[in-house]
Parts: sequence; C-alpha cells; structure tokens
Amino acid sequence: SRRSGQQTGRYSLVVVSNRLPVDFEVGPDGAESWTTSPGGLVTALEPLMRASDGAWVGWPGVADRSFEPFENDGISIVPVRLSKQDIERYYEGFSNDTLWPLYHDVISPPSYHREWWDSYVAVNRRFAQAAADVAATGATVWVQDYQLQLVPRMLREARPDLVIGFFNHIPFPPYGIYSQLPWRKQIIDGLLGADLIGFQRSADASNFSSAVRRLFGFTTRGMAIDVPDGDLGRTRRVIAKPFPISIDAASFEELARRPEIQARAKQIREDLGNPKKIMLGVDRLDYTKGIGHRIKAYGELLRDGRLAVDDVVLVQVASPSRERVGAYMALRDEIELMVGRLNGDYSTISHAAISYHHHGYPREEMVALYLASDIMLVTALRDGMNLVAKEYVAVRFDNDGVLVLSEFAGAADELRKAVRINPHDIDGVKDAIIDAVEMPPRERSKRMRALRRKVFDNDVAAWSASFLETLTGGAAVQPGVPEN
Ligand code: GDG
Repeated sequence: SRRSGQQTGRYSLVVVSNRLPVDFEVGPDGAESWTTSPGGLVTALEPLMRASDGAWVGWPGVADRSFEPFENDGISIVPVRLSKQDIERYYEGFSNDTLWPLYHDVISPPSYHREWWDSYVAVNRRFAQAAADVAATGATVWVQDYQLQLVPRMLREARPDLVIGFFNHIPFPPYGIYSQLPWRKQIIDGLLGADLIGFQRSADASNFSSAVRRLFGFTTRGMAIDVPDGDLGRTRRVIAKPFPISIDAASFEELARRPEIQARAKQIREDLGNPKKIMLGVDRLDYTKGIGHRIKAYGELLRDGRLAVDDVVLVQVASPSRERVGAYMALRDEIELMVGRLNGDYSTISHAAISYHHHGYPREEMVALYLASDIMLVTALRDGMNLVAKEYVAVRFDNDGVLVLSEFAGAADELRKAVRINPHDIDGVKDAIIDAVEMPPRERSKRMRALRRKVFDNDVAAWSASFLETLTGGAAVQPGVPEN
C-alpha cells in the first residue's frame, strides 16, 4: 500500500546516519578522495549489509557538494547534500547546541532557536526522502541517533511498507529536563514512527516511555507503547527497549597482541620516565566527559601529598571536537588553563604532572596507550555508553589494569566490577584513585577478568544482531539469505 508516486528502490537493508562511513576529503593540493572511517558500527554492519544488499544513507562530511550513489567495499553509499547553512543550523546548532546539552542533563545550557529547528526539520526530511528512494518494498531501515529523530515518522508516511528501527546513541533525559524543549511533542512523534526504538540503558527507555505518557497519554505496558494509527481506533505497537552498544572487542585484542604495539606501549612508559603508575583519560574534548573533575581530583591528591609527582603521571588525550560551537571553545580554554596551572604548580624538570594532548591519534597508538596505562579514568558526568571504557578492557588480555568508571556512563550498567565513582563527589573520586593505585595484583586480575567477560559476551556484532532480530522478528535481515 505505497503512496502513489513513490518508487521503491532495490535495497533490503538501509542504514541512515548523519555521517557516512566514508569521508570526502580535499587535500592541500586540491586532490579529491574518499577515505573510510572504520568505526565500530560499520564493522558490525558490514557483513549484514554485504549479505543482504545494503545501502548507507548519510552526509559525506563536506558542505555544498552533491554526489551520485556509489559502491564502497561491497556497501552502497548514498550521499545526502548539506549546505553550509544546514551545517550551522541543523548540525552545529540544533543537534550539538540544543539536543546534545539537553539530553546530557543540561550540563551546559541548551540554546533554543526557531531557525535551527526549521533547518532540523528540513534536513531530516531530506534524509528520509533519500532513504525512501533507495529502500526496496518491505525493506528494513535502521536510523541512527539524535540528529535524525524525525526520520522514522517521515519515512513511515512516505513508505508504510517499511520496517523501521531507530537507535539513540546518547541518553534520553528525565521528563523534567526533556519538557524544556519547545518541540518536545514533534520529536516524540517523530520517533514513534519507528517500530523499535533502541536506547543504551533501561533508564533511557523508561524516560522515553514516561515522556510519551506525559505528552500524549498513550498506553504503555512494559516496553510496549500502543500508538493510535488511523482514526478507526486501531493502534500500532512500538517497542522502546535498551540495547547497550559495544565494540569489536576481538579486533582491539588482536591489535593489542601485535608485537609492534606492545613495543610501542613499553616505549611510552619509558618516555614518561617509567613512573610507578600511569593514569589515562581518553575523551573527545566535551563538557559531558568530566575532564575538569578528573583534573581537580588529581591535583588535590598531589597537593595533599597522597600522590607524588615522581611516582605518577596523568596522560590526557582530549581529541578535538565541535570546535565551532561556543561551549566547546570555552571548555577548551577552561581545561587548558587547569592543565597549565597544575603543571606549573606540580611538575618538576624531569616529570610532568599531566601529559596533555589535544590531538586525534591512530587507533594503534590508542591501543598502545591503553596497554601502557595502569589506571583508566572515565569520569563522565553523563554519557550514553562510553566505548573508551570497553576498549580499555578489551585490550587488557594480560588481565591487569584498573578501570575507574562513572556511574553516569551507560557502561556502568554492565561493567559492575569497575571501581565506580560519582564524578561530582571529588573526595570520592580521590579515594577511588588511591584505591586503584593501591589495588593488589590479584584483585586487579579478578576484576579485569569479570569485565572482559562482559565486553566479549556482548560485542558490537551481538548488539546489532539483537537489535535487528528484535526489529524484524529474526526474519527479514539475515546474512546468507539469497536475493528474490
Ligand atoms: C557517542 C556517545 C556512546 C577518541 N579519541 C580518539 C579516538 N577516540 C575514539 C574512542 C572511542 C570513540 O572515539 C569515542 O566513543 P565514546 O563512546 O567514548 O564517546 P562519544 O564520541 O561521545 O560517542 C557515547 C557512543 O556514541 C556509541 O554509541 O558510547 O556515549 O556519546 O571509540 O576510542 N580514536 C582514535 N583517536 C583518538 O584520538 N583513533
């Protein structure tokens, strides 16, 4: 029962995300090329996409350029065009300066601008149309993340034959916070166009269901929401359910076992002066990650003499992020002021208190850093999952290392054997760091084994398989099913 005028495409599995798994790049000499950005999501979906004739709809990372669909490594790439103004309003504006802070407990105040909202609607429509154009009759479409929350409803209206899933990679806030949003009903209505809405934690799924009840009064029972469909009193069942995302754990362990990466880890320890304990933070430079709280706790431990600068170092990788958004510029100044002060107060000629890096590194270097570090500090104030915590665990095949983990990261639901912290409680963070420093080897190994079981049992392939099986009832998307 397609709407007249809508042609169907040929793809039986369509993934829709803000960014494509490939980036279009223009070199300094003007040379144009496509580079693959091998994220976990691509790794997990690649085999399924190849086996079931899949297409990926998204933005190629460059403004004002149109591209025809093309094939990349067995996956069809369908680029969506964004203008410079779309990027400013839909992406940097509504996505990263309205929704991102709102969904992360208003750690930074969200900005509400009607022209950003208008752009968000227009761009979501463009993504929905692109997906509708390429999806085969009865295809499965999987929409990713907060930038595209209106796409499920728009798709369902254009193509009622489709099976539509949505996964939210960031938290869904409690109603008291969510209700600030001037477009709170439109966003919920957009999401309810999906058959299955996945969240990181069960708290996110129940926050969503409660917003549905408060704003629309629909009946919800457990994970099921009955959404009125048409005017004959019929309802359509939508499921809102947690699917905690993960990483390709085996590939991280494989990297960690390579002799050259182990040698690099040793070299890093030596270059840092072979301190007794190396602590590590790895985050996009984002106000949700609690980088300042971590530095404050560490600085007080040095001040109090509970840690000595000759014995420890904090390596902080803060990868550049959203540098055109005001809150991120202010955060960078704040963090770099703290780092400078702390190093000024406590570093000696031979030992820096903090080794700070505002860079992105190749994955190999990240794995070497994880291997070289005795203690991993994840102090997020709010985080959908936090993959860094899982990556640290996946590389520690030596069953050593201590993970200090914020209870406000989604990963805390699964990684119960981490040293848990409330990052707002600076004294508690300080005590947890000392516990990690003093933890005996047997205790470290016992905890790391338990953490590794969790991460390897639910890797990203298990995550995507379980989402798609729930979405399609195990029928529509299976690798190895021949076409026709
Ligand atoms: C969002 C949600 C959720 C970081 N710096 C470098 C680098 N990274 C990699 C890490 C990790 C990824 O980026 C960051 O993932 P996180 O999960 O930690 O955080 P977000 O970027 O905020 O991701 C989050 C996630 O979506 C998935 O659903 O877990 O809660 O906020 O893989 O290793 N990688 C390299 N160089 C760097 O400098 N190569």
